[in-house]
Amino acid sequence: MTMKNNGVLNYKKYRKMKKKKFNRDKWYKELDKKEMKDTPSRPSCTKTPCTGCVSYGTSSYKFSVDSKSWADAKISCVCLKGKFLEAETREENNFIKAELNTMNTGIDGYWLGGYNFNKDRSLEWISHPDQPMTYSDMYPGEPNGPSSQRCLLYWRQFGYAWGDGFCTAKLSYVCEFIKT
Ligand SMILES: [Ca+2]
Ligand SMILES: [Ca+2]
Repeated sequence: MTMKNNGVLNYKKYRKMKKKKFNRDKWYKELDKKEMKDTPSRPSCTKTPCTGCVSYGTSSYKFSVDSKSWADAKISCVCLKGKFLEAETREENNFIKAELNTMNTGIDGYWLGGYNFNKDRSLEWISHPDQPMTYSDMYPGEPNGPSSQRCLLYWRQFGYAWGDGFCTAKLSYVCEFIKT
């Protein structure tokens, strides 16, 4: 059995193959391999103070000034000892959205930690690839690229509502840090 489907790792097949021995870390490693193919540059992992972070609830958030592919953005957040933003509630998402509108950077879009794992009509949070999102802020008509646009973004033209986008696009991104 092959894990590849048109060159793309198929989550369902992979999971079926592994059955009870499904290993999420390994799945991510395989996913990274695929996502990293077009973006071989791995950033150096240096922990830096969270400068310019904004605080909300039990988290603080960093809006990047640099632009990266979705996969590189994910790695950057981990490098900074944070995680790729998963805006799981309306309150959290509205806060981030308001910040983006206030900052008004002119940047086209900001990546966050959602991905279309099974190429269907919905995206999942990377922490919960097998669960549907309980909250969504998809712009009308989005997501519209189940197999070609698998990565979640805040899009300026949508008033920073969500859309699915081409994962290799170089965009800014949002990292989340849990306060300790
Ligand atoms: Ca999906
Ligand atoms: Ca789209």
